[in-house]
Amino acid sequence: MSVDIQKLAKTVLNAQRSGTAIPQLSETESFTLEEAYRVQVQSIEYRKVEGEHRVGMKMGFTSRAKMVQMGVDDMIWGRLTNAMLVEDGDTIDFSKYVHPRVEPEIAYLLGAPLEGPVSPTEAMNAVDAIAPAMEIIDSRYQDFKFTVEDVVADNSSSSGFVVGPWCSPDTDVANLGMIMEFDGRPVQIGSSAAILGHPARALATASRMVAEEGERLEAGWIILAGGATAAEALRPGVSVRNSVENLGSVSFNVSA
Ligand code: OOG
Ligand code: MG
Repeated sequence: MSVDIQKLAKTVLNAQRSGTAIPQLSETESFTLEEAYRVQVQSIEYRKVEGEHRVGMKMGFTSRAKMVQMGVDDMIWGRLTNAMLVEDGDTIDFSKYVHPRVEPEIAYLLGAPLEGPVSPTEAMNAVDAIAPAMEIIDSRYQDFKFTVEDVVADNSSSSGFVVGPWCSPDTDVANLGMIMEFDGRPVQIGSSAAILGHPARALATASRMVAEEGERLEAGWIILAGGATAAEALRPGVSVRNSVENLGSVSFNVSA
């Protein structure tokens, strides 16, 4: 029997909308990675019907630290909409999430589209600006546990993202120190080099991976390169900051 894509999309979307954890889809349904991406597309289609629009894409599992933390060995990606954008310095409402975590990232703003396999240099030539960023991930699955198919169906845990000051695209991002702090205390320290050895590779990979789904990266989109360190669980009342060498810092607060 073929899998009901619409039903699975509604299941993950309802979990996101209500901020309640659900069992992994793979416990009761058998579906392929390809079908998982179709569930993801369908969930975004439902969000578009509700008025949201695409503003970019995020890469997942581009660092060893993230792969080890989650026990997944394959890179994945997710779709970003305008509703996921958290303004730099804003406060998010903790009660709206299931069990949110945050990870330090780098964001690219594309000035030109990217289509299919490209080299990291070609990818960087399409970049208009680079910013320090953070991603708020919030798996809709109980205990934040999933198979690769589950997490892809759940839009790769996409929940929110915060982008700091846009910097020159000529900034060398190969090996920038990153410090993520909770209330001024470092909780994760890393380097942009942890992202596939060089975060430009994440952008090139993003272009290749969306092409497998018949998409291209559009001018004006924001692309998240993936967490450089393991993610940290958020808690009510905390102030979060990610400072990236040469790029500056980005912050947000969590409601009490
Ligand atoms: C999946 C999303 C991974 C990243 O930056 O590696 C990701 C998860 O860890 O829940 O966003
Ligand atoms: Mg991420």
